Amino acid sequence: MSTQKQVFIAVIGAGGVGKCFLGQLADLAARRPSTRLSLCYITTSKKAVYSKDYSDISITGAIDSLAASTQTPLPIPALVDYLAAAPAKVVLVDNTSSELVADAYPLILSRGISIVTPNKKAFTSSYKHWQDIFAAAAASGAKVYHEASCGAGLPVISTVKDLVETGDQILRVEGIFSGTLSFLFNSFAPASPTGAAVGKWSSEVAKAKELGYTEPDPRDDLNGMDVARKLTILARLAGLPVESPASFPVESLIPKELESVASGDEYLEKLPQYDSQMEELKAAAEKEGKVLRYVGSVDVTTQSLKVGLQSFDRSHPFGALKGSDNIFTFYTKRYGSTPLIIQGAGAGGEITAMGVLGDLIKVLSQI
Ligand code: NHO
Repeated sequence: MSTQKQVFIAVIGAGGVGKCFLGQLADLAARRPSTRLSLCYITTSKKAVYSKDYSDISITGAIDSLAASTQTPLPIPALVDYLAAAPAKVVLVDNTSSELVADAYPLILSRGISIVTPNKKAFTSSYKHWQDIFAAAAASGAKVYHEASCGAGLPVISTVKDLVETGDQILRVEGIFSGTLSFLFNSFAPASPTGAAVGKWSSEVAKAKELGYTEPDPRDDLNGMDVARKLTILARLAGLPVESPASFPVESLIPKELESVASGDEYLEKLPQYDSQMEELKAAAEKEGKVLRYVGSVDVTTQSLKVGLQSFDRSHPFGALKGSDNIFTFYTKRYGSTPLIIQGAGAGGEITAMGVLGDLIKVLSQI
């Protein structure tokens, strides 16, 4: 008699991360005969694939099936009813950055459906929503994991949880949490000559966009909110009831005059007029033998959080960072004066999807 366990997987979002996730899921399904991973629902914002009898959707053919589909996504309440009625446990994979989906996490979890996601939205809206999510999961036994919401595949969230759950006390966390801003400052203000010509700030921003490092509108990276969201998550896990990413100082790198221009293209076109602002800051740091970096930090003892520019010695781990790497530094009671440091690539489809798949594997062993 077969002892194969069946788990239904519902995937919302099939963009950059979602496509990589499906590739890795197909590979996992082939390597894990003890669990039948049945993809029963997949959707983008426009199209969906599912059937009333929960028949398996081919994981490797899912993107083609979506393209050919005439089905539209189920509204969230109908989706929750559909998944809650599945004849085995269900894990929902939210590969969107949708607030609509994030707002429904307490409902989804309360119906016994587990969630794994790189979406930061649910964990960075009000503190009450954060509490509702974990209360709903605790009540129903459903699991919720979001490793890739900070540092893509780097083991950041799991490390913070381990520190806290084993009774250590996190005193301070600081680091460079944005792959995009890491890349920008490592190119604009390199710690040592890289061989590449260093351009003006505006041309480095344009280059980062060309290379696909920024959001379609680079202002979404340069306003600091992505870093503020990650800092909010880390601070909450460390025990601070942070109300929202808007409740502490965040230094935007967008010149005031360009905050409200209509498009990202117009912003890039006008940015050269403001290059002197960033050049002056860079020169002031250089005068002290330092380099500029965009840093997030939380002091748990004084309950203070901030996000913005700071200058560092070239030999400092933040100064010497390369490429689009992230670095997370944890000062804790146990680690004393030598912090625990996690460093490595912190953005990109495959490594973000890896964080999501790692979470799914954890859930599979718990449900
Ligand atoms: P895309 O490519 O825009 O895809 C989104 C998909 O969701 C599309 O298929 C869209 O149709 C679907 N969708 C949107 N709303 C929907 C709805 N209401 N219902 C159904 N479907 C809907 O986005 P990505 O790049 O694939 O990102 C997906 C999620 O992963 C986002 O929450 C994003 O924040 C998160 N994420 C991405 C990355 C990355 O590298 N791409 C990272 C972390 C998390 O580690 C990365 C990171 O932090 C990058 C950061 N910018 C940095 O450090 O610089």
